[in-house]
Amino acid sequence: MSQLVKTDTIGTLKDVLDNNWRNGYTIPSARLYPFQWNWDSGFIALGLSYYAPEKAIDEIRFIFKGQWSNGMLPHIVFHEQNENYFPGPDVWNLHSTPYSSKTVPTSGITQPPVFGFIIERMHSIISDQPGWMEFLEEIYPKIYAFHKYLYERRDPNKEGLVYIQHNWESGTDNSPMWDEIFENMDVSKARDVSHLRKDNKNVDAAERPTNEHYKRYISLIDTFVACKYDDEQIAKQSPFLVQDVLFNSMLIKSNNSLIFIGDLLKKDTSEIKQWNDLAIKSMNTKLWDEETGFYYAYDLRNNKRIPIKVSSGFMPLFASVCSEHQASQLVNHLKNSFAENAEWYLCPSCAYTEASFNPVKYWRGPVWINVNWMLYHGLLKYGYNEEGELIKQDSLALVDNFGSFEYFDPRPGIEFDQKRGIGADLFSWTAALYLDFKYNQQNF
Ligand code: 9WN
Repeated sequence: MSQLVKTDTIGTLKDVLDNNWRNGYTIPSARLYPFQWNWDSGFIALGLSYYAPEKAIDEIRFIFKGQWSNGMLPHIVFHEQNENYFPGPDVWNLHSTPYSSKTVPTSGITQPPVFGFIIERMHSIISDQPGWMEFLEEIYPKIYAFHKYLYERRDPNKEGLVYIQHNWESGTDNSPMWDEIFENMDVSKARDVSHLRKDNKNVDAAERPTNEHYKRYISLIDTFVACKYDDEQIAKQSPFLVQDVLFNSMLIKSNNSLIFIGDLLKKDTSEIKQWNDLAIKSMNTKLWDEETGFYYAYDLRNNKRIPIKVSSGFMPLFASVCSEHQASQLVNHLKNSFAENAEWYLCPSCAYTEASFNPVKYWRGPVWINVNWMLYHGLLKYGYNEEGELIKQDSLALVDNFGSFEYFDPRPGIEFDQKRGIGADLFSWTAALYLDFKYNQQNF
C-alpha cells in the first residue's frame, strides 16, 4: 500500500466541504448529488464541527426542515431546484400524503438513523458553543419523533426490528442483498426510466446500478404513491420489506445516544430503553446466524434470511450489541472473507467470497469511508485495536493518495496515479470523516 501524500490533505478536504456548502447545508457531491441527503448530512455535520460549528448546527437544522408530521425524516431534502439528478421532487408526488413537510419538498422515504449518535459525538466537541444546550432541547424531540415513527410504523410484529421499504433506505443502495427481491419483483407494468437517469451519464456506468434495477427502484416509489405513503398499506402491498442490519444497528446506537442526551436534559428516557432492550435481543436471535458466525438482513415479505455477507453485518459492533464470542467471529470474517490477502484495503462492502462481489461497483465491493469509520469504533470497543487501527490507516491512506472519493477499489496493485477512487469525486462525507479520524482519538 502506497503511503505517498500528494497534497495538504486537511486543507483540500476543508475545500471540498466548503465548495459543497449551499447556504445552510452541504450537498454530497456536485457531480452526482446536488441536494441535501439525510445520513450524509449527519457525517458532514460531524466534520464541520471541528472548524465551523455554526455551519454544523445549521446542517442539522436544514435536514430536519424536511421532517414529516408523522416523524419520518426524508432521505433527500430538495432545498433548491436542480435538473442534474433523477428522481427529482416530482416523482415522489407528495400531494398524495397529508404528512409531508409544508416547508420544503422532500423524497418520501428515509435513511439510516444517524442523528442520535452524531449529536452525542458533536456534544463532545462543541458543547461550549453558545446556544448548544438550547440546540439540544430543540433537536432531541425531533430525533425522538423519528425513532418513535420507526418503532410504531415500521415494526408490525413488534420485534424491536424496524423494516426498510426501499433499497435507498438502507444507505447501501446497490448491495447484492437486494438482488433476489428485485429478480422476483413483478415489473410487467413498471415504467422504463433509463432515459431519465443522470447518474450513469455523470460517472462511468460500470460503477452504477443497472437500468433494470432502476426500473424497480422507481416502481417501488410508484407503489408508495398509490398507497398514499400509508405505511400499513405499503406493508400489505409492497414487495420490499427488509429488516436490515446496518439500519437497526444505527438505530440502537442512536437510541443509546438519545438516552445520554435525554439524561442531560432531564427527560424521561424509559421508553427508549425499552426499545433497545427488545431490539438488542432480536438482533442477536433473528439477524445473527451462529452457524456461519455473521449477521444477515431478514426479508420480512418472504420470511427468510438474506444470507449474503456484506459490511453491514459488522455494524452491531458499533452498536455494542455483540457478545465477545460474536465479536471474535466477526473479526474472523473481516480477516478471511472480506479481503483476499493482507495487501487489500479494508473493508470491502461485500465479501470477496460472494459470487456477486464486484470491486468497482457501487456497494458491491468498494470500500466506503463511513462504514470504515463505524467499523473502526466498533472494533476498538471490543478491544480489537490492531484491526481497528488497520481500518483507520487504510481509510486515511486511500484519501491521502487518491482524494475525497465516494468509494474506492479495495484490490492491491493500483498506484496513486491510477483509478482507485470511484463514483463521485469531491465527496463530502469522505472529507468530513477523515477530519474526525484525524482530530478525535476518542473511541465512542
Ligand atoms: C440514492 C448521497 C447518497 C448516499 C447513499 C448512496 C447514494 C443515492 C443514489 O448517494 O445514494 O439515495 O442516487 O445513488 O448509496 O448512501 O446517501 O451521497
